[in-house]
Amino acid sequence: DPLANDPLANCPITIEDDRTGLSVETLRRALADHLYYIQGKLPEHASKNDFYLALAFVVRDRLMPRWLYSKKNYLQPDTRIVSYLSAEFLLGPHLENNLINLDIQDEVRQAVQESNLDYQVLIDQEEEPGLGNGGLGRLAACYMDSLSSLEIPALGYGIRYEFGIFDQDIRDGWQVEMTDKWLQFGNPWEIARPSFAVTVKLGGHTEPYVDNQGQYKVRWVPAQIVKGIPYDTPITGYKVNTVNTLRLWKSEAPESFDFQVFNVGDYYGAVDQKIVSENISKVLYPNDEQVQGKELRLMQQFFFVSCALQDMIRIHLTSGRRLNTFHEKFAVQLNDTHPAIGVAELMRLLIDEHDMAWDTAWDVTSRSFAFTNHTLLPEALEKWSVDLFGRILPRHLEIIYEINRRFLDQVRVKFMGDEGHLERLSLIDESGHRSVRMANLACVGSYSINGVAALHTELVKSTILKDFYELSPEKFNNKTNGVTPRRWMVQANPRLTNLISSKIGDNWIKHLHELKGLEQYADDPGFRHEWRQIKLSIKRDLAEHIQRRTGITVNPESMFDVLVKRIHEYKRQHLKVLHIITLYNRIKANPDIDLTPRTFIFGGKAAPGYAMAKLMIKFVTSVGDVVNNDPDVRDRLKVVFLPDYNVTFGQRVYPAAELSEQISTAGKEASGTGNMKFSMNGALTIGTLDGANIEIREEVGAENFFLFGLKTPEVQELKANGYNPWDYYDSNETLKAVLDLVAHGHFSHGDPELFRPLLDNLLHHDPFVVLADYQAYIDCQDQVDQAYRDQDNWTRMSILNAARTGKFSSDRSISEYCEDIWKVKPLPVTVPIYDQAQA
Ligand code: CJB
Repeated sequence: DPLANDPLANCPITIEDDRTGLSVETLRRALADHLYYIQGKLPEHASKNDFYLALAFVVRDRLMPRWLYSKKNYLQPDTRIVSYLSAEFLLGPHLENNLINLDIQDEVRQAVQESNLDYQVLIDQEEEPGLGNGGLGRLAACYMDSLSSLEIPALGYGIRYEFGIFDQDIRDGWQVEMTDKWLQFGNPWEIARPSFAVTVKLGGHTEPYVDNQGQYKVRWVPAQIVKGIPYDTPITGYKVNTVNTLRLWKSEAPESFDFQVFNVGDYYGAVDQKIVSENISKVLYPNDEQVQGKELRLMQQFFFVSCALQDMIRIHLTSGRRLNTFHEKFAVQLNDTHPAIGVAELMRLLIDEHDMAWDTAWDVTSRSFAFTNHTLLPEALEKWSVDLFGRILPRHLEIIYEINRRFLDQVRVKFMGDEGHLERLSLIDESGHRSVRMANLACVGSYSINGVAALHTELVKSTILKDFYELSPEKFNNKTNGVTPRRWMVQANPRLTNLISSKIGDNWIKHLHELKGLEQYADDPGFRHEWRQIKLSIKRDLAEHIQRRTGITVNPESMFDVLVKRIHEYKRQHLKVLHIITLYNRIKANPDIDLTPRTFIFGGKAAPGYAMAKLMIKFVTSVGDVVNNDPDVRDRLKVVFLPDYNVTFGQRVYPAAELSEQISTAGKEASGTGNMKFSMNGALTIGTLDGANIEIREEVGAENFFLFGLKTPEVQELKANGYNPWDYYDSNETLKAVLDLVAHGHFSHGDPELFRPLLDNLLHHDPFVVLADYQAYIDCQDQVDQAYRDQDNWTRMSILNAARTGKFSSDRSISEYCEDIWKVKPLPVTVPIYDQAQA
């Protein structure tokens, strides 16, 4: 019994303790205590941040018993664990989320107030960990939340980037990037675990040798060794004892100085080595769905995956089991191809370091991994040149060649004489410069391959992974994305949450399908009125925020029409701008025209090297400058680009939105998850038949959704027949007027050059068929305009949207992953002090 040696066993904690107690008085005392003893500050000398940190530690104490007993569960020999490998986790602020999950928000609010502090100020003080670019990283965060809330033992593994996604500022209408120094004032939510540090090899060469059993083996002689230090963050579940762990790795030099180099006098050389090691976890690559093929990025991927797999092996062995059952202990999910090197690394660890035979190792490996694809964009497909790969990971290249040799032998049997199949399925792209195809490695090494929305999965099967689908159709399945209602409703929208709960109770927070109960109130005038009042009050708050942040005055009574997401040509922010200019032209032609006043709110970051995306931001802000200040417009249209879109910003904007813009080219947006957050919060969607929009429309009803645009096969057909965007320009007077106005420099102080790259691209290439969808979009927006005039019916549609979004809870997605892919069941955590209290 491990507790026999536990010094705490004879002085057990109780729920009345200062470190666990939940009464307002205990919380208040704990806050003062932490300020004094942890921050080392007297109240009169304490900064906002000191108070925030003190409060964060008060909350951390209160989740600690649950966290410790959840960890203890991992080590039980037959606990099956989900291991979620992701290069990104876009968590958002922790404090309020943890208050909600621990169900202590009211008590803490009161304790804070009794300490003469402002609750909201402390909440706003938290610097969010922006360890992701966009949808993919945020999905990982929602999934971690649902895993805990569903009481599934799970570990998230990733990188503790010292600098996360850059902070965005807008200067003179252009994006300016600033370093995200999220750690500078301390991070109370992480605990370093240096005792679980591992080492990771890089570079060098391999050499054959015969071990003392006479076995032929290969030894990897690295050029460099780095140390991975794990930092653990607790992931609480909603009103359950489960607190899972997100384990993020920081890279360090094995010793702070290389003494050998130091001793021969190369002091600077020794420090150099340390800098190289620390660089690995220094900064998140800010590209979304666009690979850069940089050596450091490959090192990052290998670094965290190797750390994670070594950690899992340690856990498995500690739980008293042998490595040939690794796949029974862990279900390892690859979040896109970023961690796909894990397939080769697990093989290496099993064979080279744990003496397993190839066939056994392959059996274990290929029963451990499952792979999620998140995009069809060709520029996001990860390929590493064989040269670069071999330089960093020489042993892995050999292993990949061997996996490939065996795999292609099977392919040959299946597709006899068909060279095309062999070429396309091979892990090595032999055309031109040879490269390693990470998606192929992920497919061969995984027992499950899934897409993230119904349409996307079908397109995965029929396009980018068609050959793998023909080879192993049984591996393929769909898991439509979801988002956590705890953060995206309860935390982001407390007013709507309270209204909903006052009608149908609060079970919906765990069982989102129960929102269906709201349907019966959709025709209730009193309920509609309350619904509308809440939306208005949230819009007022956002209007104030917009004023503070941008100096632009917007009318809270106008329609809030919102487009927030990464800036990408396929997401078509420029189509939205063309709509705004169209309305502007109508006003200029007829200043007394009757149109629904709108506030257009944009947000999103552009990859620093993506010139067209950055120009699109300038396009939005420049059109805004003209429209917002033209007296003829009479404030009926306002265009706002709110800087620095992140999780905190999302929590502010989704609840205030009335129209959600989901206007990607059909077939390009794998799923989208913002679309779900809007709908849950009662916004109506204008969208194409793309990604999860299709399923949202199915759920909320076609009559409560504004659909427009070409469908996926129509886009394909149009392009196959030689799409000529110029034809649309030529034959459409309004479109021509809009583009000509831009070309003449109306939005660029007369400069016809500024937006020329954007216009040239639209008129001569238009890869995302913006011009082909223009008229359909304008017509559909005119319907939106009309619909908004009937506020009663609009509110009805808004209620029905929220009521019918049950499917889009990440709890549903995660339950499906558990059932179909991971084969793992909930394991409630027993925490002695809480169980005693309940008994
Ligand atoms: N996605 O955010 C990213 N980054 C990538 O590199 C590839 C895909 C997004 O993933 C989300 C989660 O699955 C999807 O909802 C979204 O459509 C996709 O663009």
